Order: sequence, then C-alpha cells, then structure tokens
Amino acid sequence: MTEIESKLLEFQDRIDRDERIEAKDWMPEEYRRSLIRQIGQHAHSEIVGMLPEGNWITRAPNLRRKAILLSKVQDEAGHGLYLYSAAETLGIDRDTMIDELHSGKAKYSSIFNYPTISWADMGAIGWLVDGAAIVNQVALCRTSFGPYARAMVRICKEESFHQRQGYEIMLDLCKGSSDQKAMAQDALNRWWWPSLMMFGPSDKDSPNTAQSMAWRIKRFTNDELRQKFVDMTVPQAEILGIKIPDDKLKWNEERRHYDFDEINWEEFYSVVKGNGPCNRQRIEARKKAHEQGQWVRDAALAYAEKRSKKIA
Ligand code: FAQ
Repeated sequence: MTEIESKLLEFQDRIDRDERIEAKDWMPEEYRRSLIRQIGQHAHSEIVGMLPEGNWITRAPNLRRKAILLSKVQDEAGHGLYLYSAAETLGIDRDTMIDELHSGKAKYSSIFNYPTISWADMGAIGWLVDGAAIVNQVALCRTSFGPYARAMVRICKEESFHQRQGYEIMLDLCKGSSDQKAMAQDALNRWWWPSLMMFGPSDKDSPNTAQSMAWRIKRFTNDELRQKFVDMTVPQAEILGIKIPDDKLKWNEERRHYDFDEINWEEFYSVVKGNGPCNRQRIEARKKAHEQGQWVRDAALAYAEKRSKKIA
C-alpha cells in the first residue's frame, strides 16, 4: 500500500468513527476543495441573502417590525462572516472567495434571486426560507469538519429566531383583513416552490451528494431534507389557513410523509445559471457595496499597521 493510500484509509476511518476533522489535520485535497466550495457558497448565500430583506427595512410597518428586521439582516451578515472564517481555515482567503462571487464563478443559493414585492414576503422568507435553511443546517451542526460544524451551532440558534419572526408576520396577516390574508397567500404562492429548490437537485441528479455523504460533510441527502421540510411546513400552513400551491400535495399513509408534485427543474437550473429574475441586480448590488466599502478596509489595514509598529 502506498503512503497516500494508507493516509486515505486512516482518514476514512476517522470519519467513520465520527471524529471531527480539524483545520490542521491531514485531509484529502478533494475533501478540502469540496468543503471550500460548499462553505463558500453558503457564506455567499448569507451575504447576498441580506439584499431581498434589506429592501424592506425602510418600509417595515412599525418600529418593532423595523427593529426586528434590522437585527435579522445583521445576523445574516454575521453568519456570512463566521462561514468565510471557517472556509479560510482551509487555506483560501476571503478576497479570493469574494472575487469568485463577483465574477460568477462561485454560486450562492438560488432563492435570493427572487424579488420581494410586498411586506408579506418578509413573513414568507422568515417562515419558509429560514425554515428550509434550519432543516438543512441542523444536520450540518454534525458535519465532519470541526470549524464548519461549530459555526453552524450558533447560526442555527439565530435561524430559529428568524423563522419564528417570519411565521409571526404570517400569523398576524392571516388574522387580519381579507386583503392582508390575500397578501400572505400571494407570498406563499411565490415562495413555496423556490424554497423547495433550496435543497438542491434531486438525489439522482446531485453530483456531489454521494461523496459528501461518505465523508459525512452531508448527513442527509437533498431529497431527504426536502421531504422533512415539506412534512414540517404543511401543518404550519394549515394553522395559518392558507393553501400551499400544489394540487398534488397529499398525506401518504403508507410512506408516512406528504407526497408533492415534481419541482420545475428547468426553472431551478436557469436561476442557478444566472437567469433568475434578480441575479444581475444582486451581483451588481454586492459589487457596489464592496467598492463603497474599500475605504473601511483601507482604514482597518492602516490602523493594524500602525498598531503593529507600536508593538514592535
Ligand atoms: N442554489 O450536487 P449538489 C440561508 C448547486 S443559507 C444554487 O446537490 P451539494 C440563510 C451546488 O452548489 C442558504 N446552487 O450540491 C438565510 C452544485 O454546484 P457545484 C444556503 C445550488 O453541495 C435565510 C450543484 O448545484 N444554504 O438561506 C443549489 O452536495 C434568509 C449540484 O448540487 C447552504 O448553502 C441552490 N439552491 O448540495 C440567509 C447550506 N442547490 O458547486 C438570508 C449548505 C445546489 O458542484 C435570509 N450547503 N446547487 O458547481 C448545502 O447543504 C449544499 O451545498 C446544498 C447543495 C444542499 C445547497
């Protein structure tokens, strides 16, 4: 057996024993690359994900809602930073990751390429988008790479608050006037299918799942998590008294799960390729924010240099 073969075996053995892999441990290059890809995409999603909701901070209906939305959007920035830091432990720097986002080389979640056209969208995003994110991320708290798993623990606590604030907005709208309830229904109609797409392609079309499961980066497949989300969310919609836009949605007693209609994969791939309703606008907004923040990075660097000279 060659040295590399024995290292690979030892690595897989550690994974199978459910040991955490830490940044300085030996790891296969493919494992490192796959984590950089996934954590990078995840970090970008948090940062781009600030935009659709940030759009409503100035238009929140009252001070309480504004304060909550503001802190939620700030939380997402924090999540992005924990995740960029976790990815940096794997040997990539943040500037490179950000360049890859801006050039279109790195992906971010398809969900953030849809427009937010009414206040009810703030409810639907918290309820469905953060709800889907939690289902995916609770599993990631046990991912095999230590820095990623630890970042996820804190992120999940905050996502749980985000999900509840969204559901509370939906509850209030559904208990309100018929116009308000119609707004909630319209938001559910627009956000339901894109939320299901967040879990990624179906297992048979997911190129990364098998290896990521073997390395315990992923603990569940895309379809397993999607099903969990549907099963959890249908009763919540019933409490709200609004209808999930899927005529095929039905409890299957034999499977003990809800059956649901086929996802429009054409739409999914088109959005992932950059042709969704807001892809261009999102990347332009991120580039502009990055350029306008240059003076902050310059000032922070100049300050750090000054301090290090003082210490020396
Ligand atoms: N959008 O082989 P798979 C949030 C790509 S955070 C765009 O199945 P994998 C919080 C995938 O990268 C939301 N691209 O890939 C929040 C791959 O491309 P590549 C983000 C997608 O990695 C709430 C290709 O398709 N969460 O919402 C999508 O095994 C509210 C083939 O797919 C995470 O990133 C998609 N939906 O599974 C913030 C969680 N799905 O790289 C603000 C961590 C797939 O080979 C407001 N990530 N692709 O060229 C994961 O769990 C996984 O990466 C999956 C995809 C499940 C997303």
